[in-house]
Amino acid sequence: MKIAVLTLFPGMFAGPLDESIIKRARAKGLLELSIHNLRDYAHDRHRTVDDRPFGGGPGMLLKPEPIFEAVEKLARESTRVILLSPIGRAFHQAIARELADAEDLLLISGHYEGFDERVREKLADDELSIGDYVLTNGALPAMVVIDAVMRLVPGVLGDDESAHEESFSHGLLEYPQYTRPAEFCGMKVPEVLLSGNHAEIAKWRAAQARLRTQERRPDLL
Ligand code: 4FV
Repeated sequence: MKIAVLTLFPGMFAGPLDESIIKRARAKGLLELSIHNLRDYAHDRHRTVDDRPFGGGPGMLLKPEPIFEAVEKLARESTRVILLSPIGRAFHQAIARELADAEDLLLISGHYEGFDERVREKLADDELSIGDYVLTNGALPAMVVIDAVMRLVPGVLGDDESAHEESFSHGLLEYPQYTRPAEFCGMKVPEVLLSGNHAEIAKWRAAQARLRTQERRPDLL
């Protein structure tokens, strides 16, 4: 998987994508990640990437020219160009699975009050929001998408890290889980999990997943 990110804050990507599973995926060549500074595509003396909105209003907007030039350079026919912004479609596990089958992605992080509309009209194949709240810039949303997508790419998660039996993998929240000790501060692990009866355990887990989803996320049902 080839993922390129266009951002005003390349430095924010150092760290979260240099650890653990994503670090290993990059080392194994399962992820070719490149971070590009939008300012490198602004050629005036002040390397201007933003300007005031026509018609007035608060804040600044990302200008079209640097973004168009960057996409021209960084994207090819197969590249899926994705804007990160609060007005995008809600990012969720099924979209992560969809993107995990893609060849290469170009994630464009928003900043200021957002993008000149012509970026959205002409360049975006998709637009994603990671949640109904407003962040200072689109760097964290880009990292969230990269993390959620890459762990679904075959070979990224080791055997002991499974993407199969987890929340949203079957549209339900995950069932309660326990590990040793079987009793802690008087709190016992449910007997069925100690029974070794896998049919009973599977039945209990399915029932718990439904119950928990009903209680916490009836919208998923
Ligand atoms: C966001 C979100 C988000 C809005 C103003 C960056 C900020 C600034 N992106 N999901 N929620 N972006 O809040 O994706 O442009």
